[in-house]
Amino acid sequence: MSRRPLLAAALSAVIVPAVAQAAPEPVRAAVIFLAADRNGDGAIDLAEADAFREVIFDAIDTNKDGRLAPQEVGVLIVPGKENADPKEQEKIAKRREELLTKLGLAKPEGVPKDEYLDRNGALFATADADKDGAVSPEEFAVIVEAYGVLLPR
Ligand SMILES: [Ca+2]
Ligand SMILES: [Ca+2]
Repeated sequence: MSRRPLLAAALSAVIVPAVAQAAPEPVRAAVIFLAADRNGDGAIDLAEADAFREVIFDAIDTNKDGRLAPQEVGVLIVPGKENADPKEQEKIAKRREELLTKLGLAKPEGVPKDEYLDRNGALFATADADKDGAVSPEEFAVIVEAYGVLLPR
């Protein structure tokens, strides 16, 4: 399954040039940073991070039930393969399970939006390595993977 429609939905919400979708990781991180930095002051503050996480959540919650189900996240972080044989299928499923567990999104019943957004404070504190209350482009580049899953590719 292609992830492009999801990606387009997420990125159009924050107005990121289409070129970012296929860009290499550092470029992608930079473009996403620009989108998250709504007031354009060169840093992401907590309010901007909260707003950004909400946009990402809404884009990934494809059935709009207010929860991120493992299925919704799984296809995004490890795409399926057309014509995969059972062995490959199993590998894909295992990799999804590992990543979902790592990200705290493996709950079969899904993660509700408020719980997901609640995690932002801790994530932000981790990202803000120099503790100045804002995430710089350099700090953002380091945690881009944690932020996450949640950056649609
Ligand atoms: Ca800002
Ligand atoms: Ca959902």
